[in-house]
Amino acid sequence: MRQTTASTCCYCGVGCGVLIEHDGERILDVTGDPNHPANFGKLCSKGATLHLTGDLDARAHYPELRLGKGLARARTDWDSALDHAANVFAETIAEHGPDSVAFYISGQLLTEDYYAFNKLARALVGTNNIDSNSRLCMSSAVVGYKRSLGADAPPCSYEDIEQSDCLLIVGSNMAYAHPVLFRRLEAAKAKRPEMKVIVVDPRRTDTCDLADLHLAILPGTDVALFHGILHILLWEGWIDRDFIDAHTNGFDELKSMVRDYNPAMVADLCGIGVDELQTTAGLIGTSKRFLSLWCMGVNQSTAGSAKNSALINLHLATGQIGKPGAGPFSLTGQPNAMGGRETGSLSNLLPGHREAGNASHRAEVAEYWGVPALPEAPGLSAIELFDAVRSGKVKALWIACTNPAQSMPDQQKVHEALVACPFVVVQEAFFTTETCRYADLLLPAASWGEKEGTVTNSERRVSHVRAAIDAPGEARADWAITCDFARRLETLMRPSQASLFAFDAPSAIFEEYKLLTAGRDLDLSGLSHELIDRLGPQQWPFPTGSTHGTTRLYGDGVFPTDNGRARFLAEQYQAPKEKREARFPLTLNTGRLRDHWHGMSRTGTAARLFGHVEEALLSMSGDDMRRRRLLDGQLVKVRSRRGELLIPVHKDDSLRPGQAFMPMHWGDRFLKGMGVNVLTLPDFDPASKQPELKHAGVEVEKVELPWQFFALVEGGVQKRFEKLRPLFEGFAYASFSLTGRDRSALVIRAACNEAPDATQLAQIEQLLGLDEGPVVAYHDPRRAVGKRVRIEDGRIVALSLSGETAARDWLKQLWHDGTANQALRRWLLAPLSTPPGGGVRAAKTLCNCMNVGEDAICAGIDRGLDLNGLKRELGCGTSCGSCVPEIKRLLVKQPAVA
Ligand SMILES: Nc1nc2c(c(=O)[nH]1)N[C@H]1C(S)=C(S)[C@@H](COP(=O)(O)OP(=O)(O)OC[C@H]3O[C@@H](n4cnc5c(=O)[nH]c(N)nc54)[C@H](O)[C@@H]3O)O[C@H]1N2
Ligand SMILES: Nc1nc2c(c(=O)[nH]1)N[C@H]1C(S)=C(S)[C@@H](COP(=O)(O)OP(=O)(O)OC[C@H]3O[C@@H](n4cnc5c(=O)[nH]c(N)nc54)[C@H](O)[C@@H]3O)O[C@H]1N2
Ligand code: SF4
Ligand SMILES: [Mo]
Repeated sequence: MRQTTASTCCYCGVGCGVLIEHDGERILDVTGDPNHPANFGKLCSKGATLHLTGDLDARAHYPELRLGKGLARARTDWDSALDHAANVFAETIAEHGPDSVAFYISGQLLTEDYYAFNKLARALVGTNNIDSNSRLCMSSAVVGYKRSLGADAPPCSYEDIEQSDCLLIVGSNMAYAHPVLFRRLEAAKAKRPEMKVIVVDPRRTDTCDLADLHLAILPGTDVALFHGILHILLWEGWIDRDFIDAHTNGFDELKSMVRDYNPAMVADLCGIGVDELQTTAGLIGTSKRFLSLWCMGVNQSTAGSAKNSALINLHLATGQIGKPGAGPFSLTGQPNAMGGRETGSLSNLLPGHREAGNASHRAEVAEYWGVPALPEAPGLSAIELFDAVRSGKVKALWIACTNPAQSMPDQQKVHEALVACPFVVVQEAFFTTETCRYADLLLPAASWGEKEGTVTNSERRVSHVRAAIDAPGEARADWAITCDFARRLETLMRPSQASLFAFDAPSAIFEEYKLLTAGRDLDLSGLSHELIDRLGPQQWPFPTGSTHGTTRLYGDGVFPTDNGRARFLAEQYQAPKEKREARFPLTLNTGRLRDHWHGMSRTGTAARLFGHVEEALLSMSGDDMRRRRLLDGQLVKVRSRRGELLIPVHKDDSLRPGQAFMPMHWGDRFLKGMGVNVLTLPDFDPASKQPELKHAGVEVEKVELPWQFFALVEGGVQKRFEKLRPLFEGFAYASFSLTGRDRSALVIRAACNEAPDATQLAQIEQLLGLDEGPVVAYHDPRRAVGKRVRIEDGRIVALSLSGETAARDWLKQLWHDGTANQALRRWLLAPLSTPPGGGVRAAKTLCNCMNVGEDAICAGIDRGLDLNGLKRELGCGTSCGSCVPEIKRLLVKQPAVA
């Protein structure tokens, strides 16, 4: 029977409500929840395709244990798995002390999961070595808010986006990364075109399509820009002296510092025009309501905290905070990064926005938990933590819901750490991740649609996440795994005492946790799972007895600092760590694509989500490519001070010369090598300890790999991929993706210097189903060139090209078209491989929701359709709207004939 369960999307921090349609066993469809205040029924291309992701063949189904390094992991049961883990942890703690173990967790856990981990680490184990991937994501924003305003609390609401007159979007590509909010902004601007939007980003992203002004600043120069803006605001008298006097401290020091940031100097440093700087300051200074939105272009920097505070300075100086349509609004990345901050899941925090380094905070929490004391020694933050694992200081590491062997900078070192660590536990929903390879104990976790708890989105809104179906196999909810392990560890570490983890449901955890927030800035004590079910998702603070949440903070000008005043921070601009120099003349920027999520464990199971960008590419400006004599699509070697990677290059004029860009999604699974983060640097901001993931110095050079391979195979793609992937270790370059709209196929591209040995190739052909059966094959041993196609019921189901691959795109298109035509048969029997007519490029899917390819859209434009016509006839752009900016660009490039 078809049922509907209301829950939230498990991807980004917008926190959209979804309605999961299911039959109790399988999830059949997902639509936006019209009653959820974060999205009012809208979803983006990722949310709308959730039911197509999470192939069960990629899921971890039962616990697996490795009994010695070098041995394979074998299936085990939960009791043995958790007893073993408890024994190893207890022995390690007994022998080497509590700081010899550590927990590395995630902004994608639910609040209840987080709380259980925190209590486990601090109350039971007695270590502050618990950090999360939010260290790579939000920790500079946390520092910024705390230093400038007194508490880690974004003061705004999504509705402020509609009410603002001037929006400054800094280092956020919200068209890709927070699409439903971006749609909201688009709609607001369409209604009130006089609303001004300024985007500050070194790249011209899709987000810039909406901007009245795009400031393509040089990477990392944001602090100079903000100080330069303040300089002009002061000069022009566009500041709010009354607000400054009544509600802030520290303005004079800042004022004398920004005197040096004159427009000419700032424009030069930032690489923009003085007029652009003047216009920006004018818009900010004269608009009635000024709102700023920012994300990783600000936070992921060795000056991330300074960038955050310098931006907040602009709001304090103009009094643009605490009123509708105004304020500094940091967009959170992960769905529950906020919950992590609230429950204290960074090594330096404690539950309820407390500090691990504050003795009275420790005493409060220890008393509440009924333990004598909490650990004093500072805990390790992500980068320091993996260093300590590598050097042997940390001997047992528990990783949950994050994939550090893909997402941390300086991957070579992270992999070394994971190899060196005596005991690695990985609590994961998908067994396919790079980190799972290193797990001595793999614990299968329930995932989206299968687990229950709460999450807080970017606007402080707490939603109830509900389970629709059971988790596959023996997978269990994270809170349950953590508490079960904790109870076993208790029997070894504090026998015959009452359990600290006697929770029977997530709601019981929430009830305990919420009282730790009572009286704090984030007070959630009036909330419960049941109340959210009754009243809908609520914004904190929501103290006991409240009937509704809090839309906006600081309306009274009182800030949660010691004296109630906000603070101006005066910090000088500091350049990024790796400056451009002769050996590494390009700055590598990294970031998100529209349809992939991080390491792709989930989105990488859906062919449709690969349709937008199928393979990892390095983007460079036309100028930089010409200078290096590189052609579009050519393989290059990208080198940084830490590692190198082979990848095709792509001409992208949204980049200024001197800069390159690579998506952050590829690790070692879909691309051979260690992925983008083999290149990035581990240097971090001194206050937030957030690493500089967006500015690595690199150089790019051409590589010639004459022997090329291409294959495509449909059916059982996950299982095939698992078997095929290891066979490509010997290739210099290998890239994997999925393709298809209704059917899906695995696509492989690989290259090396000379032909691999025949038995290896034969093994690959066999796994592709190209060794026997209805296979047409042509082989030229002299040139080491071969082609094979398997045809069933008149359709191509598998194919390979070895030696050279000129027919690659043509064949892929034939597979998409579903025909094995005469031209194919003739081509198969001919010695040459060039396809008839020189070949075509396979069209990419532009609109994922409605499944419309770029080819169909271009054909529509040729027929004279405009945007509305395309929407009407093809349906593209009518659901989530993420593809509209790209369709608009096609319309400009290829104007419709009148
Ligand atoms: N599709 C998709 N959406 C996602 C995610 C995903 O994986 N896929 N992940 C989620 C998560 S966890 C996060 S944290 C957010 C991230 O969301 P965003 O931060 O919006 O995404 P990024 O692409 O990482 O980076 C944003 C922009 O910062 C720019 N930038 C680089 N250096 C600088 C600089 O020095 N100054 C300025 N001003 N800008 C700079 C980059 O060019 C890039 O366009 O996205 C969330 N949403
Ligand atoms: N170069 C570069 N690197 C970056 C960034 C960048 O911009 N550039 N961005 C950084 C940022 S902002 C972030 S947030 C990180 C993200 O980096 P990661 O945290 O490594 O990202 P994910 O791939 O989302 O990892 C989440 C893992 O949890 C698993 N999972 C999903 N659901 C569940 C569940 O319910 N329970 C459990 N136990 N597991 C589950 C998924 O399969 C996945 O493997 O990457 C960082 N790394
Ligand atoms: S904007 Fe998209 S990815 Fe983010 S929560 Fe909403 S549907 Fe999910
Ligand atoms: Mo993030």
